[in-house]
Amino acid sequence: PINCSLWNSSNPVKIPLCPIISPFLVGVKTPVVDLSIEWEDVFAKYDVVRCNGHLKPSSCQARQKVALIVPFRDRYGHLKVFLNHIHPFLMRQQLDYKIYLIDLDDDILFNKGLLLNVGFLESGKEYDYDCYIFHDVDLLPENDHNLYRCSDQPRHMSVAVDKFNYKLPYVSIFGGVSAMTKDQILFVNGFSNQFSGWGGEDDDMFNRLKFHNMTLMRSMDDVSTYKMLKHKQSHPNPKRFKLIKTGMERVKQDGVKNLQYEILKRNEFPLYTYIKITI
Ligand code: BGN
Repeated sequence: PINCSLWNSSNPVKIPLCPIISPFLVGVKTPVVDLSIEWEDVFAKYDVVRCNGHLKPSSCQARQKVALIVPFRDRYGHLKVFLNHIHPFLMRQQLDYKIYLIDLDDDILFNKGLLLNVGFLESGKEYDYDCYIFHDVDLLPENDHNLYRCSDQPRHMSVAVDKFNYKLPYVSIFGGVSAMTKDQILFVNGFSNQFSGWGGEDDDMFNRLKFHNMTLMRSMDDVSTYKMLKHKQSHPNPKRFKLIKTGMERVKQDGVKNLQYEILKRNEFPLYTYIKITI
């Protein structure tokens, strides 16, 4: 068995860097949406993912250390399907990665931007990640040439989603799946913490990137295709338009830099780490 306490220490034996393109990629692999699959079966299938969902290739040194940050509230049906799909997908890419689920106190209206900020801060405390991928739990990548790594500019990855007929729904979209490095996140002060309820936090991030003269990159639409799991439409936040309009006045004070929260629960599961917070 793997000794998890040794995980963070550098490998004493020098192993070569993994190839730029993993030899294990298979291209299109249609996600299997089996909502009736048992948790035990998912756990057993990916027994290799130990150390609380942290995995890295054994034969080579991964090129990037990636934290997958998933905002979460009570969607265990989706989570099972997501984990069943995403672990083998990420393994084939030879990444050094870990999945974090970030949940908010049940009494507080869901706030995705805030949870993404918490995910960035908490994961960064335990490992020196190169890349943070913000990921909706209902999006399943269909092609493993869609590489889960960061670039020298922030990158939007869920470019072609089946629900939107595999087309970008609007030109400034940044929601769904996106990848940013630590420096890129700190440069724009992360996401706004003000968007309670559904919608807008990603549009505000788009404005933050523009405000800081960053270039938004997009993954190539032929490989960054996604299947979206079906769910009930959440209630949009009626205040989101006003918040977006005034967002850039708050950039300095509203973000990761002075976010206050308290951890209610932290559970290390074999396939992911679960963190529940309150504010
Ligand atoms: C947009 C939402 C995004 C969401 C996408 C895709 C808003 C703000 C309106 C000014 N933006 O409409 O947050 O990611 O849809 O679902 O609602």
